[in-house]
Amino acid sequence: MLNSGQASIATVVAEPEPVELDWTATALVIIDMQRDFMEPGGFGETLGNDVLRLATAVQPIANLLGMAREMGMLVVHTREGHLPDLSDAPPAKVERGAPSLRIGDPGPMGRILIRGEPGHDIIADLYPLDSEVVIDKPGKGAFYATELSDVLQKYGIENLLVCGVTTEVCVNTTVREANDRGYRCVVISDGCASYFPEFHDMGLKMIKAQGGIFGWVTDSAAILKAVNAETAIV
Ligand code: TIU
Repeated sequence: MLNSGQASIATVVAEPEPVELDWTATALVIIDMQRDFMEPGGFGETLGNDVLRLATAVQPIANLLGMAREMGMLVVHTREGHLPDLSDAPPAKVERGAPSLRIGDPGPMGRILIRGEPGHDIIADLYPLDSEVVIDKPGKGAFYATELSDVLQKYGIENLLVCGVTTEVCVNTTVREANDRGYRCVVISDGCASYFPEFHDMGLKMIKAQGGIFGWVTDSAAILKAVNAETAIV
């Protein structure tokens, strides 16, 4: 179990280079693992996507979530969605493209991308505990118009283990926002997924290029290995 008064430092094998993390200053951030993106009948499918492509991310995230809960690491879940009156949904977002159903329209999992509807909820396999932080966000990035900065500051967080969906949209936007705010972002390659495999690959490459211009990329096994190695020493 982590003790917030005492650093717990480990080196994680990552690209473009290993990264040293103090687990007591690290949070697991799980982006938008919602039914609206993961299951048929939700927002992702209305945009014309094959939502089953995202399933690969679930088990790696579940493994990290189990680890974080065991260690007492801060866990932050995010959800993209809008208020029922759409007052936080810009027309530029709602009116865009030609989806089969628009944001706010009734669908098989309730109104598309609306807070409180079944489709907006996090999938059962990764369901938050009452003790975990859930950030509701109207945009793609988890910092825009949310309390995330305040929460991370309150817990003394400096490093983020970032996973979720989709790699090139909400994961990348959040990592870029976090990087500008001074956080070390370590993105979990197998804990992210995209409707477009090539965008997943490029989304990760963009993060780790140029000496880690936005952060580091590793996989869930490397995180678990670093945690276990460190626990063994202690
Ligand atoms: N469409 C798509 O790839 N993603 C989103 O709209 N939101 C998130 O990535 N969560």
